[in-house]
Amino acid sequence: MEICNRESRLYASCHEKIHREETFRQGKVSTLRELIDALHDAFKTDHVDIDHVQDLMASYKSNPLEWKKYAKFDRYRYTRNLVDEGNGRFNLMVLCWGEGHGSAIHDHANAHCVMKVLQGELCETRYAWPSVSEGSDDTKELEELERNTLRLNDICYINDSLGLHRVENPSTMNPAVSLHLYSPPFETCSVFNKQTGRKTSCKVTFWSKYGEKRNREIQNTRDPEDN
Ligand code: 2CO
Ligand code: FE2
Repeated sequence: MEICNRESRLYASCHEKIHREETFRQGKVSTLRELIDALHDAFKTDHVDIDHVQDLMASYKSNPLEWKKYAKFDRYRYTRNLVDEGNGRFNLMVLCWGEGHGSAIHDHANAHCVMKVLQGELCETRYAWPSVSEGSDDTKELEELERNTLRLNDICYINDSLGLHRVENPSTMNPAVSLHLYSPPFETCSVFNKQTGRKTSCKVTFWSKYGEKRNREIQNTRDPEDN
């Protein structure tokens, strides 16, 4: 146990720690390191207050110096770069979207998804779950529910009960970067064909982990462009 009193040499660091924890509880962080620490704190019990997690993600203001080591782009499609494994409770990652890059229409494998724009702009299009039942031969185009433009520092939240989405960088001039939190972490999700509503399972992969690029072989096993 740490004992804090004014005479103690621990006082300064202890005081700082209490101040930091108080700021986290109020949902305010000012650096990426503080955000990660505050997220660990938010996920330390089995009960997750997802509004608090969103407040934390919203309060972080993008500082490229802090996240650029994770921002590794691919020429052909968007990349997923792992930042932190959240003690197995969440994954935090930086996604890099080259000009015109976009995801397939997908679900989130029963996870919470909180995303935040760190650079550029992204367009999110939401769809309803397919209305035709699985296994039937019927096909029906997916119903579009809404379109949202996400600007610098904006956050957005989705889970499977809110539907499916596609995210894209509509710019032909500027790349985009975003920070994503998924809880619980997942390795596969479903992708959907817009015209038929049919779904297929898709493994999700990391282009880099902790700022280190993975070897070429792993990178080459990725599926071709899917947007
Ligand atoms: N869910 C997609 C992915 O993890 C990115 S779109 O934002 O949730 O690859
Ligand atoms: Fe998504």
